[in-house]
Amino acid sequence: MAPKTIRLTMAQAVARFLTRQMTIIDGEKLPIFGGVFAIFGHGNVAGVGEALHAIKETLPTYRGQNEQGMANAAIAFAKASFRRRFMACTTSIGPGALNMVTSAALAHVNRLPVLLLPGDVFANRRPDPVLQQVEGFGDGTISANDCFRPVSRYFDRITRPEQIIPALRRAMQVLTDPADCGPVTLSLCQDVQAEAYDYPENFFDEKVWLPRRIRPDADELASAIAALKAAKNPVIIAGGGVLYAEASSALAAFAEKHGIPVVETQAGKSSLPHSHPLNMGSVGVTGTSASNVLTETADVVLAVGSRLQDFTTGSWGLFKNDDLKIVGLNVQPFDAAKHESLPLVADAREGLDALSAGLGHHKADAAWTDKAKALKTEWLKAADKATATTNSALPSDAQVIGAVQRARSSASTTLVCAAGGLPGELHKLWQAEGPGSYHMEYGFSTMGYEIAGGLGVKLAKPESDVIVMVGDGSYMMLNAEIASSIMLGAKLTIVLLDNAGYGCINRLQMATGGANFNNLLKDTHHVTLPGIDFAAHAAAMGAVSRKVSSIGELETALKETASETRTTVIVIDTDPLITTDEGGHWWDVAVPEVSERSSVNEARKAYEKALLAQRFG
Ligand SMILES: Cc1ncc(C[n+]2csc(CCOP(=O)(O)OP(=O)(O)O)c2C)c(N)n1
Ligand SMILES: [Mg+2]
Repeated sequence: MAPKTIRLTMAQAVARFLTRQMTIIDGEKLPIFGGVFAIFGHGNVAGVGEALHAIKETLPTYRGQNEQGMANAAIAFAKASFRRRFMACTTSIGPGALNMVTSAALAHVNRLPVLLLPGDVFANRRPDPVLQQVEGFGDGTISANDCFRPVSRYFDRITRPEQIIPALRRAMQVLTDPADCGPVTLSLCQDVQAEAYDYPENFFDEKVWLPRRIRPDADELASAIAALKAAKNPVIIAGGGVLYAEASSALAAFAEKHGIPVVETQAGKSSLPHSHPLNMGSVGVTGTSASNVLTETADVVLAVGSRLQDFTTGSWGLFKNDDLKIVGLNVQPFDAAKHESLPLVADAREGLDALSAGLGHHKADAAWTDKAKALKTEWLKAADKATATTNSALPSDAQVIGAVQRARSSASTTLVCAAGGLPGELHKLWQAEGPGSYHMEYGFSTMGYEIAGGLGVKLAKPESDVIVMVGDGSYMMLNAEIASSIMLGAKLTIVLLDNAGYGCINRLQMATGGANFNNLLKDTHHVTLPGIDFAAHAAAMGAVSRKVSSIGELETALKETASETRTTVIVIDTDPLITTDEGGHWWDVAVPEVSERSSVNEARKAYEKALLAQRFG
């Protein structure tokens, strides 16, 4: 018997399908899509737009201000939901679509699920070239949306309405796969969005998606256990995979039972609370002295859910033990096997539990665990000093972090950041509480993610006190989602550190022997310096805003605006040159081999020396 069908446009079928995808979190059945961000144009308003209107009570549509901003918010929603829920984004064709390409890459690098639905040119080609169409002289199949291909985990162009059936099924498989998940781009040709088809009714049956927990392979597990048993100085690197697998309790239990210190990557920070005695804090280029001393000497590193990016590994110069063995516990074989790691392909929680069972009562040397605890005490003293209050007219980022911490940090805080000097200082100094309370986009470190990301976090966790810390440069790049946060009643507290330029790149420029050039505003080619009034700018978008002129005033403003219901922006001028000296590690930034500047030649010599410590993987 032929299946029952329902006649819908392709866009209506997409919309209906999205509403039928569910998940269960803490016993509660929820739609897996938290909503749709949309900016309409001719490429999606008639097709997708009309379809979204019809389902807006079950799947809300939110208007973004900029496609990159809204997609970043959608991605932040997924990250804050530990990838258990995600969002879709729809755009018009051409510039609207391509504004999302950076976000696609951000999601790709950070392994975060998001469904991107850019409009595309007419499949029937009758009006060609439609407004905003890119025309390839030698290839009739090219469209601007091909730019999504390298930055999508799954890309498809929908040129017939029935293609959406396998495409959406595959999209869901990718979005919910712990190893493969990332951005899915379904490029929806605008004429096809409006075309009808008799879809089988069962295509729209409710489907409940639960996280797949991959159990370890017996042989890989045995090798990993043997390596850990033989270790004298083991260290655990906790990456984002710990959070996504909701493995914090398993990690704490594992570390305590086996006496192994834990160091955290940017994505993994808040895997353990900062106060956990075995949490040594951040590792690598922006690492604490405690983490880095331990990791340098470690003979076995158990990397859990980490991509082992250069900031984590000190560009592979951090590990100084010649006999180092890395055990790569990761759901993704690509990550698990990096640098000749012993792969342990598994979900972080399942993997840690299986390792722990295999290790029995085996414990690292008490002297090693004690050394870790002593190093942490030492580090905390340095951190306290860096974040202590000051009367200075131009405080450091660290001193601002201290003020935010003292005035507002609580169990419900989520700290959001992405680029500039702040990520390094926050990685070292922010005292994170529960899992996910530290939300740093440092896979792609995209300037402009901060405010949009904060919005996504607030949508995912309405009960959270979302604090965004952002530099003047990032603010200038993308701030318009402040207006979206006002529209949606999604209160953010934005602390804007104005050091009048790209402070961190200026410092990097100096460290590589360069002249102060084109980073701080004063060093740019200019007729007049803009002297941007950020508080007035934010107020113009509807935010509550204040400019404060000291750490004391900042703390007062943060306390006074805690109960404010509207997005609040607090601006403070900061020193572009000061960072926390303690901790940290070399980072591979190539210095010119030939230069007429003696400072570059000096930096090159130091660089060549540093390269000698780099491991080849
Ligand atoms: C979209 C994007 N463009 C360029 C960069 C390179 N970059 C990293 S940090 C930075 C400057 C950030 O300035 P600001 O937000 O003021 O922070 P600060 O360095 O002053 O702390 C730049 C240009 C980037 N990460 N993202
Ligand atoms: Mg700046």
